[in-house]
Amino acid sequence: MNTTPQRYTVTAALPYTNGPLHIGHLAGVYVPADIYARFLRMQGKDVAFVCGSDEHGVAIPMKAKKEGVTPQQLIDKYHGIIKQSFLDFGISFDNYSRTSAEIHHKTASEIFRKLYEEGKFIEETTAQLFDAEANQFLADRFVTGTCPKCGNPEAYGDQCETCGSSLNATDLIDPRSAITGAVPSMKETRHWFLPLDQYQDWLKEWILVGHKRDWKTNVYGQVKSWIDDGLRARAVTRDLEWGIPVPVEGAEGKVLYVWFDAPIGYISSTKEWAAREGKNWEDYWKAKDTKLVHFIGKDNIVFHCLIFPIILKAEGSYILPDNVPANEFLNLEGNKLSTSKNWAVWLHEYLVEFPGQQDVLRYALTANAPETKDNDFTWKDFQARNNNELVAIFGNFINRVVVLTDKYYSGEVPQPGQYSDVDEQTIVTLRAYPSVIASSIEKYRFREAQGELMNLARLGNKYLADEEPWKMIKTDEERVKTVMYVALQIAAALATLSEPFLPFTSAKLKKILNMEQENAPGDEGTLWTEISTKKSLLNAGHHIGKAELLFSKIEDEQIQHQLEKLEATKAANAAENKKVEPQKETATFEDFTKMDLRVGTIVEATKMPKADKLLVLKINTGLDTRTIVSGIAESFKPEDIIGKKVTVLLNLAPRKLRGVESEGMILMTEDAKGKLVFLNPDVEGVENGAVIS
Ligand code: B3M
Ligand code: ZN
Repeated sequence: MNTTPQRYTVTAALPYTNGPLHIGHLAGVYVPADIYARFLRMQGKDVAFVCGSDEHGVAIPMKAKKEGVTPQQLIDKYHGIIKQSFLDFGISFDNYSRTSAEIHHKTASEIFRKLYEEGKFIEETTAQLFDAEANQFLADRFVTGTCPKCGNPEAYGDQCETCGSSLNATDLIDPRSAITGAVPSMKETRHWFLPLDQYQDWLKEWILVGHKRDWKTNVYGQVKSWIDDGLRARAVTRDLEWGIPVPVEGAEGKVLYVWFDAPIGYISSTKEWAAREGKNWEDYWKAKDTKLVHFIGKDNIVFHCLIFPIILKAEGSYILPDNVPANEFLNLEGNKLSTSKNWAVWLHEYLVEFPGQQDVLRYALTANAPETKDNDFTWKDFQARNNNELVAIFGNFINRVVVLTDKYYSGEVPQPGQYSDVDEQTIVTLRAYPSVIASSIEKYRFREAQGELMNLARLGNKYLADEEPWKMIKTDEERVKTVMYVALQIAAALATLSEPFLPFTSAKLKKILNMEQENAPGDEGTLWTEISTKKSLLNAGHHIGKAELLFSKIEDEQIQHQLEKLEATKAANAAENKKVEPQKETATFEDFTKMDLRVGTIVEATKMPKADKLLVLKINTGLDTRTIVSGIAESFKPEDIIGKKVTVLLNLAPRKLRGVESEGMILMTEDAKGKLVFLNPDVEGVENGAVIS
């Protein structure tokens, strides 16, 4: 029995239309998804590769306000830029839709209504955070505060991006309105909740038991820790104007939570595509033998592994994801990518500045893909990948083969003679590559797969370097025919096997080699498998075309220009940071005297396990030695601060961070580069416990 699926639904996270795409999006989601989809099509599989713009959620009206446009104008602008740059970059979506489309509003509303009618939601009036000044309930990105799990002071109302925890807005410590900066009050409002806890046992069975072996460890680990922590009900509606209206009576002024509707966007996009192509969308979402795979970044794991599957399960007629190969994050030149800080390489800019070089970026991003841990993109590495690998290995091999074939045989593939042992061995090795590369791709190890592709180019290069046809042509013309024939077979294999990774190069190379283009789905063998089975990929007598450079060298000046652009961004951000904050509201003398500020000394410092930002400090305050948890781990190493004199707010109400009770606060400020520094009362004769007044 053939158990490998024939039909695949491959989804890539829907980008928010609040900014253009950058390399972090590409490396994390779209390049791997595209490699996978292209690979599947080459296997003759029936594939729906869908995506679209995510146009709801709080991020949209907030950004629109900042740009001084309406939400509709904002989404139209970025939807246009994003869609075009995907196309120009060669991301081969079968459909790119948008969540403002009518079909999507209809699909999301229908699913909501079905769950509502079947009593799958809990309807509840609860007190929620409210910004009286803006006359607005605060949820998701409208509110920031300290994450109760890891202490990140900039967690959002639905999620902490530092530790990945999914939060309810009321979980935040010291919440602040992102609209006005005000401390929110509480106000009652009615919402519909998805009782995640009711699905806990089912999730345990489905993921923790069922997918223990085939899900990536970073994904599995996150899911396991949430399930182990225990799941709680989550509101799937919001008090907002922007979004899909809640389709039930008595819900005026409320819309669906963006993370309720956005994943349903995959379904709407499939419907749109199927209608256009004359297919049945349900085959791709309801047929048990269809394999559903979600490509996402790590900050989306909770939504794709818990919430969306619960929605699908509650609805009852849908298939569930077979895998969710989420990636970690990509950094840029050592710093976190950031849209708001303009710390990014923007795709639409790259396409203009490096015309015709899509594959170089695809290659560099895959070679450095953050598959198992966060990784760093540097322009120097980008240049080296191009110059030392694509140009020097892949391009050099192809160029030699094509130029020599042209020179010796006027472009005609020669008739080979008897194979030597080396020829035999080379052909045997060549024939193993399709399955070697395929098995890495099937395990979602794209970096390894692309490495193998380059090994095939290396094999070709070494073969020519060892056989030296350019020397032998003077002594043994017959032997050269065999060598060139073998080299041409390797070139043909590269043309096919490179397609998922380097589609532009593959097309160019197929043209140069004058190769048959596509094979239709359902063909007996595929071009991919034929590399292992067919006697000859380019027959003797076949005419190839003229040489054309596949890759060109990237010069130091180009890299320098990119580095200067980043330097300018850094300088602009530093200037922005220097802006002195306005004075706060007046504090009375009483307010001030309430605060017990003292001099203390750090006597112990350790890292808080699993929290990148937190240190657990023991402070000698003169009165006692107490524990204070401080968010300074990114600025200081524990061993460097022992013995430091610091300013401590002693009587701050104690609170628990990651289970550790923190009794007080260390006063800090930032230097010009944004690094934290202590307010250091290290003056001779000042003892621990001295009062600061
Ligand atoms: N719009 C992308 C993000 O979190 C988010 C993905 C939706 S996938 C259904 O940046
Ligand atoms: Zn956190």
